[in-house]
Amino acid sequence: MVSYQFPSGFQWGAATAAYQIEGAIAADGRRPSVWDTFSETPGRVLNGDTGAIACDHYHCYDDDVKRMVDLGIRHYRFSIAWPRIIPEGRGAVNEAGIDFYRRLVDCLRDHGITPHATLFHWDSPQALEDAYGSWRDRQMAYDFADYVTAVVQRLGDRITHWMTLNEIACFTHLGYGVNQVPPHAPGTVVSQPKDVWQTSHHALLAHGLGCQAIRAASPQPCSIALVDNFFVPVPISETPEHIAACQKAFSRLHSNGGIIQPALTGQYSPALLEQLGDQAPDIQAGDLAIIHQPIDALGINIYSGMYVRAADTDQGYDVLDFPSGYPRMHMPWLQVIPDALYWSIRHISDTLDRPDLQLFISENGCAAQDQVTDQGEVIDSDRILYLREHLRAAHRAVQEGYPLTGYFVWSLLDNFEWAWGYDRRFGIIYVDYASQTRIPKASYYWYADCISQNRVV
Ligand code: IFM
Repeated sequence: MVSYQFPSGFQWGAATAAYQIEGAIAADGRRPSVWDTFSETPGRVLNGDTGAIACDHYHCYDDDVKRMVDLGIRHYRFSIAWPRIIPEGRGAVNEAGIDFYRRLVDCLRDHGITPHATLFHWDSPQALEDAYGSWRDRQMAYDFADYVTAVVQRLGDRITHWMTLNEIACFTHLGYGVNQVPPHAPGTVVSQPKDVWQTSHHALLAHGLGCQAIRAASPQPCSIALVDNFFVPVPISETPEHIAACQKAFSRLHSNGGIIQPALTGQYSPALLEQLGDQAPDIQAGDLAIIHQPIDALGINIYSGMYVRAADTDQGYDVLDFPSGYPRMHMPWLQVIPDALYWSIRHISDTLDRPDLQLFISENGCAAQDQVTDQGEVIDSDRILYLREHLRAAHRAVQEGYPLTGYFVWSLLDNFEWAWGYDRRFGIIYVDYASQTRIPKASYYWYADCISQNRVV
């Protein structure tokens, strides 16, 4: 029988993001982010929800840290809100905004929890959208680097694990759709695919300049990661021909060849550039070297994947549609493919030929239709099933020698799920938003057992 035991030192954690949990949008000098503006625009977010209060974590962080302690995690991933630190996006630093993160980080460290800070999780300052269209302009990358310098100079004495940007494709390709009302902020519709690719190119530059800024400002050795949610081709069956088909498909799937590939290899996929033709982004001399910074680790956000098989087509593979009855969690895109976690790791190590790069799962989790029982419990056995199978896939990767060092469940708390507002619950702790009561779900207790036994239970 397999015991699913992880090696000692495997990092068990939980993840959140600032706009999704903090609330307190006008506290201590914070100014609006594009998500404040977007969510306040009628019709953009389900039920008109906004992040104005969210989980009120800004005020309840010490209680939330106590729940982390009870859970047994030693690692916590959170994000820092740019509009708290530099409220106008560029210029003056708001020390009161820094102080919040100082308090949070000190509380974590006092309890033996290592802080892992993401510097950008989508909540860009509205002022920069107003000034120059945020990610549409190259200036955004330079302003991001200045913001990073301000944060790392002030918090680098107590934070050593940094992540630059979360999920570039989401805040660029979903945020700047061509001829469609996009579901992510800032809700800008652009006219050409080239404009969309230009936004992700600027975000890649921000990542590279951000890495340089962290290295320059950190007062101590630190670890720098990018966090991405690239598309994961999964072989319909694990035979050499289907595996080879997945490897061929990897660079051509959606934005993979233009985001994770340049970040990790220093080159856009030639096949993608050919396919884009005159819609490819403008790439200035020296950009690729900036983008391809040495990093210490890659954070992989993994929720689902896509099945691929070898085929006698020009490209040599088929991407398969899901049958209508395929198992899915409580989101339209959340088909359950636990093997995608294992294959996400293999694609970085093998397909992109980066076996040297340490990997961690920076997010994995699912929305479920949680209900509070008459006894006041939330029995989310469906989430446990989802998480258990993904952790087994993580264990397989570790067993086979792939450099997977940790796992952060998404999410610690139910939270503001972007365009879905509070309607979709991803937490292992239930949040009653009206009373701000927290109820640890069955998955919380199950995850606590995994952590205490260092294995999948
Ligand atoms: O809630 C999001 C998170 O902000 C980014 N990754 C995916 C999660 C679930 O949709």
